[in-house]
Amino acid sequence: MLNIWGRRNSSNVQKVMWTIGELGLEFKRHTVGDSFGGLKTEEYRKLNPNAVIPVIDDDGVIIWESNVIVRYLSAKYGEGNLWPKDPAKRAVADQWMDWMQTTVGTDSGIIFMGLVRTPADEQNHEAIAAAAKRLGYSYGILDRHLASSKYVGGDSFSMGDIPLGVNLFRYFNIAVERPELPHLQDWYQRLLERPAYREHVAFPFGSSLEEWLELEKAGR
Ligand SMILES: N[C@@H](CCC(=O)N[C@@H](CS)C(=O)NCC(=O)O)C(=O)O
Repeated sequence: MLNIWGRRNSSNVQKVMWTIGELGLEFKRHTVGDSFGGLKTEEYRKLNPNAVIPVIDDDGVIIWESNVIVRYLSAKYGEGNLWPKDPAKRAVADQWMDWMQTTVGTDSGIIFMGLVRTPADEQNHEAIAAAAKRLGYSYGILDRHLASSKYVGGDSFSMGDIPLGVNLFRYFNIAVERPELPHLQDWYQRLLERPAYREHVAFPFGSSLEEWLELEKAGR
């Protein structure tokens, strides 16, 4: 049985849950992290010494780092669909997965942590606006790629869509200035047609710390 640790409103957990949903795998999810706690224990550190979520235990195979878990599950259970067989095609999916972590991850983190996870009277609007400007520029790069590619990794949906699809949901549902991104919008609409994306990613996360904690407490 595949076990996963992490609250359902964590973007890194959502990458894994969406993958599990796409693959139709049986799983057991343990709700830990943020207001649920459970990370700073000896027992949890044995699973993930970084004391962060997610981590999985797939019949004794323990893996942490969300993108690596997405790759592992795709390779093991999704060869030919989530995991492109052709190394060249797989590298394109892989490239955008790393790009999510290294290029858009930092700025989207500043925006999300700054607006949703910080009390209103402590928010640094200058830093948030600067990150939004950089993020708009970065997402412009993906927008141009998607002008000639239906999905991130090519003609069909693959693991390459997953980390960016999670990040994009937050970007499109948070109050920041965005440039026109028509191809990204079209891709987002295609993702919204996927039941696993709607179930594990595309649900409200709140627009303030109070709303975030309220939704988290309600398990939504
Ligand atoms: N690079 C790691 C980052 C993991 C991470 O920072 N997870 C956050 C949640 S998205 C976390 O554990 N935060 C502490 C908490 O939820 O209590 C990954 O991609 O898995």
